[in-house]
Amino acid sequence: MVKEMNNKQQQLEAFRVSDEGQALTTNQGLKMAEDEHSLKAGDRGPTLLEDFHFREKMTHFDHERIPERVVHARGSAAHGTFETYECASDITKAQFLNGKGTKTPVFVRFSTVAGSRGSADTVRDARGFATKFYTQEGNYDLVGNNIPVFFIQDAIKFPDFIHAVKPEPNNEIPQAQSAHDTFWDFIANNQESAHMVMWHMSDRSIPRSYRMMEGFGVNTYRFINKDGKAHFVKFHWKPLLGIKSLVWDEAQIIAGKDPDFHRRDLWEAIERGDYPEYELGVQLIPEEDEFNFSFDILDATKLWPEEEVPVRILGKMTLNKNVDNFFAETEQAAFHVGHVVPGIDFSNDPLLQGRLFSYTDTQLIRLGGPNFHEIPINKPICPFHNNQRDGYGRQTINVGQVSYHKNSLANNTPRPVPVEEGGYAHYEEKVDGHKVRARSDSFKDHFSQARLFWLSMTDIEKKHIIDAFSFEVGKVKNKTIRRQVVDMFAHVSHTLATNLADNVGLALPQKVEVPNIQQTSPAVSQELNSVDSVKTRKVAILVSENSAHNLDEILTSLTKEHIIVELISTKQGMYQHHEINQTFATATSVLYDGVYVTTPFADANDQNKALHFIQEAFDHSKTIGYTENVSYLQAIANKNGVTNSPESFMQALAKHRHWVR
Ligand code: HDD
Repeated sequence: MVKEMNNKQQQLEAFRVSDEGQALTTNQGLKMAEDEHSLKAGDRGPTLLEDFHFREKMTHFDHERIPERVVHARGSAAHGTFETYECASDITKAQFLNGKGTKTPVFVRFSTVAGSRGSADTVRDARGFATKFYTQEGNYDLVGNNIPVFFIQDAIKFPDFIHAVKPEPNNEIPQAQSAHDTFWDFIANNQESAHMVMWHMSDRSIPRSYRMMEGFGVNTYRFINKDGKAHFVKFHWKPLLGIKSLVWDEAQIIAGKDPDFHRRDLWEAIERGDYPEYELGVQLIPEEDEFNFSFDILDATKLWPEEEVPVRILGKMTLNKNVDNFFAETEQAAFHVGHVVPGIDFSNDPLLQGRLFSYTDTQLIRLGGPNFHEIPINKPICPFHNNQRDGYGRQTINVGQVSYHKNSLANNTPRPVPVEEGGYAHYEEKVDGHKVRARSDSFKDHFSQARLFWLSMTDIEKKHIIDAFSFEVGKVKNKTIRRQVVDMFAHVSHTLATNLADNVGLALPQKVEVPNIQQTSPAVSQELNSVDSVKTRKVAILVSENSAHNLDEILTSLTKEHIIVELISTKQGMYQHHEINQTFATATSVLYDGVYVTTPFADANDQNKALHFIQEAFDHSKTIGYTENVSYLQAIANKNGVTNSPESFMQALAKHRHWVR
């Protein structure tokens, strides 16, 4: 399939190089006759300093690594296009959101937060969801997460929070985990984190796939339309495949069996042509309604309940191209919440205000200087001109005498552009106050929305939250911290705190007053908003020489519905003219959404392997299908999500998990 190249792809084309079939040269273009041996004084003698080829090759290698991102180091990215469903000019003058069917190239990087670059994908963590829109008015970056709130309210606490969640500084343990003393010590002593911790302990922190998670801008921004009318705005990405999660035991096993699970899933889906899709939505609050809510709309630990402030869907993003080079594109991509376009501005959210400093600052150390906007992946597709010059790695050759403003020699160019002609001007908000290091009283309610989240969960979601807390706090060695955590979450739910205390061996908490709210927000529950679909779900089919004659029929039924099928057996090779993709040694049930058993395994050893595979899938509440001749599955035949025809299997698979068995 020949894909249409969008403007960004055309621009990148100029930088793409294929080395295949070419002569080997030095970086100066000198063809080299030999690349196996360094230049020596005698074939057993020392290497000579004049060996420029060895020196260049080794020096370049020695300098290959750059600092990883201080947070969100582990990630994976793809190219795509965003297209509007409708014209949003009534709320913003941002051109990429104006007009129906307006298309804008995008680059999206998904990430975990705490782990280093080589850590596993399926750890319990928030996921980053950063989108760069290459608009005709400049790059716009929407740098969000898959959870709509954050741990802290003021950016000055970010270094403290990150120090607490990262591996502990004395022994650098544990990697990519919040289940340790310093994280929970921070939580217990910084209670503004309560709401985010509830999300972090929920299934949201272990997504099934980057393709099946939401994205949120988290901070409150401003939209301004061409008449100057402003709305406060929160951004949402909604995946068309629905929101799905792993179960915790499964996530931990995958971290060993396939640490690249999410990266691989994204890559393979795009290679297959199953392009991930997300709708972009916004919640809007008119400026005049700023104080009409029970929470402060500038507080990043609060969400705006979707039932109160509905999400207006503006368009759809489709990711349809993998990167050509991970380092050049994914690793060098530099996002910044301050990359905005006319029609989008900031609020006084103190978390956002601090972010506005940090992102460019961090690129300076990570990418080695101020010219990172010239790296192909970061380069705008519209022209850019100013009087900034020089610095490490400068690519642009700015011709002419003038590099200052104002001037006569270049007719006072490059010239500022009036607002009416598309120039950016900050929203003229009136600000008046004392210079203080303080936080508004309206930021001091830390438990109401944590409780709202808890009350909005279904029973199984609540159980998963209790289990996650019990795991995490159970890993905390310091008993005082455990106690503090239990007492803190007693302010959210007595049931949660009591169960937690019981599980981690503490006396039950005193009954304390919980926020007096009955309100729920069904929109935050994954289970209540389930999209039942089998599309692109992965199924293991267990086969052998004895497989049922209808293997072809099963395969056709499943693949027709766009299910990804892999055949698994005791050995690789061909069975019934089908190639076996995996064996019990190379695959495990945790890598699949469901298992279909087409065969009894005669050998007892093989049967044990098959039974382990099936049992593990069963324990993770997955769908299991079998053909009638597999007698040992009769024992679980009447359980939920265990079926014996391709049709019923697919219906059950669409449900994702079967919690009650
Ligand atoms: Fe941040 C990276 C998301 C708070 C400072 N952040 C980073 C990335 C994402 C987020 C998705 C990875 C971008 C990429 O893929 O390259 N960060 C968030 C969200 C936040 C948030 C949703 C809460 C609303 N971040 C936050 C604060 C600060 C930072 C409060 C500091 C004041 N974030 C950074 C950073 C990073 C970063 C240190 C590291 C790498 C980078 O910027 O490019 O500047």
